[in-house]
Amino acid sequence: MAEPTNSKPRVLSGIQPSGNLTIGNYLGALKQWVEVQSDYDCFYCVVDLHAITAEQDPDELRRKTRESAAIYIAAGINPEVSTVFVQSHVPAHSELAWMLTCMAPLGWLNRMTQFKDKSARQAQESIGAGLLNYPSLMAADILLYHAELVPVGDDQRQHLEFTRDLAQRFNHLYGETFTLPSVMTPKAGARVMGLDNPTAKMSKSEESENHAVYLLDDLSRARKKIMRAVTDSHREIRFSDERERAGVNNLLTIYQAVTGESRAAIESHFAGKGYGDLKRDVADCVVATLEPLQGRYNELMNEAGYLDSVLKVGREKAAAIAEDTLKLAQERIGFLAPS
Ligand code: ATP
Ligand code: LTN
Repeated sequence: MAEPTNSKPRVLSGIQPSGNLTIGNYLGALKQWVEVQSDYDCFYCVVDLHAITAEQDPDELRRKTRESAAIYIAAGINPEVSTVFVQSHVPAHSELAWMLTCMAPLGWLNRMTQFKDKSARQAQESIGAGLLNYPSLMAADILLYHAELVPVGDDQRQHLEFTRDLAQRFNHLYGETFTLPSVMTPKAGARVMGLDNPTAKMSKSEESENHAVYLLDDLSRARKKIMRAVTDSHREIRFSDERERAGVNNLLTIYQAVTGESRAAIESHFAGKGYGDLKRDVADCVVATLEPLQGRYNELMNEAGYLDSVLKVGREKAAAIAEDTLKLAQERIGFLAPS
């Protein structure tokens, strides 16, 4: 039996170690993870099984997996309070994912925006089946821990709906097994846009130089990228849904997400100022967030054995819970228990 870690409701979330983590990952996901950790029993995983839905260099993947876990902690996740682990260290994720894949209707999978976007960028013939089945694996991650809340960015809302639908389908076919999770997105920063192209989501796998600020960017480089962000030819600094004004809106949103100030207070702060002032203030507040994060990151990467011991404890805690849920699902579906 799994040890009851604590009686608080559970949270689970993850980020793919598919590149360098961006301020989009921080504002959309990590910042919320930190905020909920004292009220929930939190499980935060580095989703390496998801990362291989795109081609990864093996050494680089191993490096990014450790780096991501270290960033979680540097961003404020306390491994004494929350469970930090690597998805592939807990085989139950792959095992439940297969069972869920078998009951996931192709129609649902084909409708997923992330699949449509990512597959549109590749030749049809070469698209890996993992990209299509990605949401079933994500559902397994969440359902294994009976997570009630899943803090993510806006782009993951559809996958959460899918997870709920699939859980309901399983429960209906085989009896109450899984908890239906709710999505949690931040008020500001749920969809940070590219600095060089503010009509596209900031993404860690986009390669252009001034697209994203990475959490481990040299601070002067981070500042430069923000100073070079695409704006427009208007002058007024205010929040706006107009496509034309997406760049300024994005900078204001980053400012709002980092400082926590209200939109009205932010607009009055910038009243009468120019885009240069806006960029400088955004750069200042982003750099003030990155600096201590990078300090903690360097410290813990230099502490021999620390990260690996966190991931070992995390794996044990996660596996105990995941294996129990997997066993229940296997029994419900009719697998013969090994004697
Ligand atoms: P990739 O480009 O490799 O597909 P990504 O940068 O979109 O990755 P994910 O690993 O898919 O990042 O996402 C991890 C978490 O970060 C998710 O909760 C996702 O919603 C959130 N996130 C990613 N990009 C942004 C963004 N631009 N704004 C807000 N949240 C984001
Ligand atoms: N699909 C997510 C990453 C992810 C995840 C999860 C998020 C994998 N498993 C479980 C929350 C819960 C993404 O951001 N692309």
